[in-house]
Amino acid sequence: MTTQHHDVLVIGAGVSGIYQIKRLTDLGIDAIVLEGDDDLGGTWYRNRYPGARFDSESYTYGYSFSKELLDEWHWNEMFSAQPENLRYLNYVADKFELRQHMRFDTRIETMKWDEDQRRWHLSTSTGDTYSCRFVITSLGPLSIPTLPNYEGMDLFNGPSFHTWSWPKDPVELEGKRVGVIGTGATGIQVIAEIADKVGELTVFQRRPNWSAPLNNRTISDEEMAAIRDRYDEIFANCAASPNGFEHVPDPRRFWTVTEEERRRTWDELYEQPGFAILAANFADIFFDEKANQEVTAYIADRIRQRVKDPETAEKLIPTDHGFGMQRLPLETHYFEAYNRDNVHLVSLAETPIERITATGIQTTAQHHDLDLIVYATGFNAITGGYDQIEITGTDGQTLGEKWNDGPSTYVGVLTTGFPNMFMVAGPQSASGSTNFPRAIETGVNWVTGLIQHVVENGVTRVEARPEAEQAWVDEVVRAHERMLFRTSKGWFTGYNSNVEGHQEGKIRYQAYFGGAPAYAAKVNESTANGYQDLDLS
Ligand code: NA7
Repeated sequence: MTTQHHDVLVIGAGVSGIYQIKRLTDLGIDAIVLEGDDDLGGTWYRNRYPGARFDSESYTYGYSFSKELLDEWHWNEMFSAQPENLRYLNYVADKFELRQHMRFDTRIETMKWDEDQRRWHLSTSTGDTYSCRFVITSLGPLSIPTLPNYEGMDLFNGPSFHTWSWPKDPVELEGKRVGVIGTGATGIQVIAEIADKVGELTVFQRRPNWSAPLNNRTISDEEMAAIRDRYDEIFANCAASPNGFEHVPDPRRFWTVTEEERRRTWDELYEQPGFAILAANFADIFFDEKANQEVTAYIADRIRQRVKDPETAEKLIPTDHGFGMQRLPLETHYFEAYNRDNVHLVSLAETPIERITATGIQTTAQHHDLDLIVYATGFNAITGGYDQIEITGTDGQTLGEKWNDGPSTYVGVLTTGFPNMFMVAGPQSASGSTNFPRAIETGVNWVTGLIQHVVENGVTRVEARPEAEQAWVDEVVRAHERMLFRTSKGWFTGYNSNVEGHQEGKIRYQAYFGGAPAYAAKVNESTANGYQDLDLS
């Protein structure tokens, strides 16, 4: 067996990997992308479930690096759906001839640092081996789905799958009795989309989530032309806003505004597209418990207005966390789905699932006869992709051992003990907490600049200084603790209740909440001071 040698290996051909390989090959660097799936697209390749779409305005999601690309691409909807998003990523890859640098069906199983050679050695599921000077992991923060482990899951006679593995071939829904387990961002999208397409729909909800209208619509040719004219401004706005969107927080302090005015503001925000209700709200709702309680009560009332049956409405209203304290799912007619006669809500808090049977789901109250079970049960988020690969750094330490209680990184890109490994959109970067592709570009650009620097200066080893890493972790914790996330169970604000073994109340500090501008300032400062936080040799 021969080992293939490259200067840089990029792992993952999703949104980050595609941009990363573009930047590296533009510089003439010898690099390829290794992708476990049989095609590119990552999130948008895998999430084929009905209702999967951006929660970011489409024109803030696309790449900003090519004026030609921006001029050519027409987004059809404010919040574009999965098939279109996958077409877009393929268009980008084909336009810039990036496929030639990608190897599919190549899942990395182990990565081992060789201190003598200053190289990484990688092995794949197919038995192939690679070696390289630098590894860039663009593994995706939501790429390792988590399934429950209910007794009898393998006994179910009908089709059953995680939303991440929704089949490529059309799934027959008409007239079927469908069960959906999970009511996160994914469950909420799929439930709303299929409610009127199935026979009966039973939703198994462990904890309700706050959710607000996406307010999607199509984009006309004229509007798209106006967007194209405004792209520079759009990306500048995103770069300047804390969350990476065009939405900016209301500049007024919560308590300086009358209650009547606050309600008027929320009435307006509730009708606005995307994350406006969160990102253009008063910033105090994230820091001040009383302010958060008030907006929470407002959103709860909105749910009560939209769901006809009061008992169902109450079941859909979270009581364990305030509005905005977990990643907010955005919805289109989600709450109205529960007004349909064919949609049934089962609260697992009241009647837990006992087991899956050959014909459906048995709860403590009754048996639900089903033809299809959809697991919308989320992901081992942010660090999950790293758990899948046995990554061995200096002194034989594995990354899993180092990160057992949660990740520890320098700006979400490097982690001490694992030299020459750069994480794009990694744990403790700003990616998970802001408009994802905007933060990806910040990360890829920084990593590319660093690689350019080391190549030009004959550097063969790059490692974050332990004190610089600790300072960043402290900053991540400080930014988190300023917010009201203390009791969150969500995947990026808390400990992630989807993953068995993650301990309730033990926050893993997976994302940086200081905002997109502060994050960009930090990495730019690192470059400007000649990478003093890094040990370059
Ligand atoms: P989420 O938001 O983590 O939601 C997962 C859902 O699945 C959530 O309602 C969980 O309930 C539920 N869940 C998880 N495990 C179980 C078990 N064992 N039994 C019942 N219910 C369970 O993941 P999503 O895929 O919806 O969204 C991920 C991101 O994708 C999203 O934020 C966007 O960025 C795109 P819980 O709340 O833990 O009680």
